Amino acid sequence: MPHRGLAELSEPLAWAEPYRTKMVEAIPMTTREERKRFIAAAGYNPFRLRADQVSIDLLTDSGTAAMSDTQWSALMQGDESYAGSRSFARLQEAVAEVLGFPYVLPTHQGRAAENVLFHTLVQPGQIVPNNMHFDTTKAHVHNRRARPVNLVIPEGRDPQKPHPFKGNMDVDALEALLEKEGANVALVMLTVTCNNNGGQPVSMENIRSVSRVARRHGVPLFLDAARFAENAYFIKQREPGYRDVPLCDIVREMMGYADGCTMSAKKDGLVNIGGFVAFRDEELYRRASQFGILYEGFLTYGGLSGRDMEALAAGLREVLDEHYLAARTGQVRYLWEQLDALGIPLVTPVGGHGVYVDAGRFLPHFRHDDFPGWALSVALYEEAGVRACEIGTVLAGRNPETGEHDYPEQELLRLAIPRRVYSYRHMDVVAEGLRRVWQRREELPAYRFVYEPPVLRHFTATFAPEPIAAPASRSTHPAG
Ligand code: P70
Repeated sequence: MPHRGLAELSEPLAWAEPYRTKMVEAIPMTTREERKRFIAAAGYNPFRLRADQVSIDLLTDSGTAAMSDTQWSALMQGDESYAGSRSFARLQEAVAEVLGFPYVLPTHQGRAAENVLFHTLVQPGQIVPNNMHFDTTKAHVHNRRARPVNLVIPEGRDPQKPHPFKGNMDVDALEALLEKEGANVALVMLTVTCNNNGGQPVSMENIRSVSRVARRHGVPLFLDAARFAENAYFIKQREPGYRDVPLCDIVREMMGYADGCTMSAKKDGLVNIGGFVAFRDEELYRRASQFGILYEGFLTYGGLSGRDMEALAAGLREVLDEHYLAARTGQVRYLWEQLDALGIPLVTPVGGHGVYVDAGRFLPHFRHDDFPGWALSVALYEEAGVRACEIGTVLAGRNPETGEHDYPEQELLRLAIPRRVYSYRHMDVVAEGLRRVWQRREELPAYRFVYEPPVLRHFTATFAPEPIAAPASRSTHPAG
C-alpha cells in the first residue's frame, strides 16, 4: 500500500509520478570507507565533494531538475541572435502570460536578478524588509550598503509551531517599520515560498495585505518568485476559497499584487540555469535596463543563450501542471512522513521543495558555533552517500558591522529534492540513512573552521571535526 498521504487520494493514478523515464543517468555507488576519505579530503565541506562521490544529491533543488521532452525540443529552436532574438520574444510572452508582467530582463540566474533590481532601487543606508531574505538576497542588499530586515511572522521563526503559511510577513511589523522609516525603505520583498524556514508558503491574504501597506507608503513590492508554483499549489491546498481556482489564476492573482519579481529560474522555471527580473512599470524597467546591460548582457539575452530562454519559456508553463505539482509536493511529504514517524525533529508543517531537519533539536547539546546542521550533513554523507545542505550558522555568515556570527533563529539541515529526478525508493534510502545517524547522534563531532572565506563562506570553507562533550555536561541549545 502507498503511504498515508497517497492513500488519501482516491485515484490510483495519482499515487505515482505523472511522467516516465526516457533517459537515465547512473548513480555513483561508494562504500562507507571511501566516503569518509572523500569528505575528509573535501575539508568536511559537502560543497567541495565531487558529484561522482555523491549517490543521492539533495544539496539543492536549484538547477538540478530533469527537463521534459518538450523542453529539450524547444532547446533546438534557440535563436542565438545577439539582438531581437525570437527566443527572447517567446520568454517575454511566457512571462507575460504566466506571471502577468509585461517587461522582463533575462539574467544568468536569480542572484543576478537581485543585483540588477537592487542597483535600480536600493541606495546606501536604506532598508529592505523581506519575510526572510535568502542568503544571496541578503548579500546583495549588503552589497548596496543597505540593511536587510526579516519580518516573518513569529510562527515562522519556530520550527515546531504548526501554521499553514509560515512564510507570511508580520504585517503590523511592516506597518510599524514603514511608519518609522518611511522614505528610507527602498522596496518590500516577499520570498515565495520562504526558503530559509522550510520552504514555507505565503498566503494570498498576506500578499494582499503586504501589498496594500506597501502601496499606502508608496514603496514598491517585489516577489522573489523562485518557487512561485509551489507557493500557488499550497494556496490552493491550504487557503480557504482557492480549492477550485485554477493554478494559473492563483499565480496571476499573487503577481497582481506586486510591482515585479526576481526569479531564479533554476527552481520553478524547471531549467538548469537562468533567471530574470520582471516589471509592471515601463519606466522602472528602463532604469533597470541600464544595469541589465552593464552586468548581464544586451536586453534580449541578458546572460542566457537563446536555447536557455526557449527551455525556460516551456518550463514556466509546464510547472503549473497540477499533476506535476501534486507529485512534487507529495514526494517531499512522503519523505517528511517517514522521518516524522521515526521521531526525528523536523520543521513542521512540510514545505514545498524539501524536508528540513531541526538540527538544533536533533543535537540539543550543540551550541550554534558547534554547527549542528553542518555536523549532520557530514554524518549523513558518511552514512548513506546522501548530500544535504546546512541552513544554519555557517550559511548565515557574519554580521558585516560586528564581525560576529549572524546567528540564525533556526539551525537546520535541508534535504532539498530536485524536481522530477529521484523516485520514492530513493527517498527510502535517505530516510534509512538519517535513521542511522539519529541512532548515533550522541557520538557526532562538532566542526570548527580551518579556512573561513569572508562572504558566502559555506561554499568554499574548510573544517575540522572536534569531539564534543557528552550531552549531560553541556548547556542547552541557544547561542553561548
Ligand atoms: C537553493 C539556492 C537560490 C535562491 C533562492 C531564493 C529564494 C534567490 C536565490 C538565488 C541556492 C543554493 C543554496 C544551497 C546550495 C546550493 C544552492 N537558492 N532566492 O538551493 O538564486 O541561485 O539562481 O542565483 O532560494 O536554495 P540563484
